Amino acid sequence: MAFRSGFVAVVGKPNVGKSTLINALVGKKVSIVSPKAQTTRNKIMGVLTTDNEQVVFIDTPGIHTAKNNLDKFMQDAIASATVDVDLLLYVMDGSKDFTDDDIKNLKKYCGQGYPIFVVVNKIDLGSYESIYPRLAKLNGIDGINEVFGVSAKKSTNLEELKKAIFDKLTDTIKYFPNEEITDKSIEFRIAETIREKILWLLNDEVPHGVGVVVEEVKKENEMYKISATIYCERESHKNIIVGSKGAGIKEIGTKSRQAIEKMLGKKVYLDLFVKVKQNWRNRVNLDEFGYGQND
Ligand SMILES: Nc1nc2c(ncn2[C@@H]2O[C@H](COP(=O)(O)OP(=O)(O)O)[C@@H](O)[C@H]2O)c(=O)[nH]1
Ligand SMILES: [Mg+2]
Repeated sequence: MAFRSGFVAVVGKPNVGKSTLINALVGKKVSIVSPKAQTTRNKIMGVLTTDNEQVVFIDTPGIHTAKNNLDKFMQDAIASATVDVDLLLYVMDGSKDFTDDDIKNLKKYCGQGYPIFVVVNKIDLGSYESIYPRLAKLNGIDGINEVFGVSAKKSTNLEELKKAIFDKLTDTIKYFPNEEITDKSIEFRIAETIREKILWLLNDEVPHGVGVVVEEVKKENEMYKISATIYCERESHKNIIVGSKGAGIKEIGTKSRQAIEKMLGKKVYLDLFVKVKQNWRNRVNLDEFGYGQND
């Protein structure tokens, strides 16, 4: 069989499980996951390579209304991710009823020149009786090629989905070497891992204004020495992050270090700093926070 490859954009509302799905399809963690909206901020590629296929999945931030420059960057990431793809996966949360807005959003992608699979995720949370009427809402929408009910968390029906994705690939080029699972640098992945722990540990308001910058990654003997700064928007947020007697930052540090060690397969020494940078999400230049250009 000739080698097949291609790019597949993964879009949908926040929290439907886009990043979880890509991690499950790739088989390794390439994109952070949390129960909070706007966890993913960048366009992130996750690469699945088999003997006969290579799929480059493009993870995107969830579709939402832009309120600041970071939001605009995120919306731009979605737009640029859907250019020149072989297939678009539109992910929906099957544990909830589909609203008119959900259907309206889906329809925006229809008729744009690429095939569309609607992936109804989180079927582990519902019964067939509850999910079936939701699927019926998708009937008769022009431009949908196939609908899959899956659980990204439990890996249900992912093999069927993978096979169908392979059948839509139109390239023959191997874009990434076999062992490469993402387009992102190690610094980026470390910064994201720290941000993920903050998303899980802190309340709603604080993490949305957090940006993480990795200053140094140094390999010393058999371990990595890493230093990173957590930027937040207010003094009160800094106090929450640091916590009473430093308990907060200590927990963020421990959880982050463990996850980074798992990712790198080496011992890690992690130094974390917390700084306030007011209104940084509205700066014109977001480069230093990892939100430079969407190409
Ligand atoms: N029960 C269940 N939860 C899921 C599934 N997929 C994702 N989640 C959860 O949904 C939340 C959002 O997931 P995430 O991948 O960050 O969503 P994204 O914003 O669309 O990228 C997280 O808490 C995930 O653990 C699934 O198949 N079943
Ligand atoms: Mg995500």
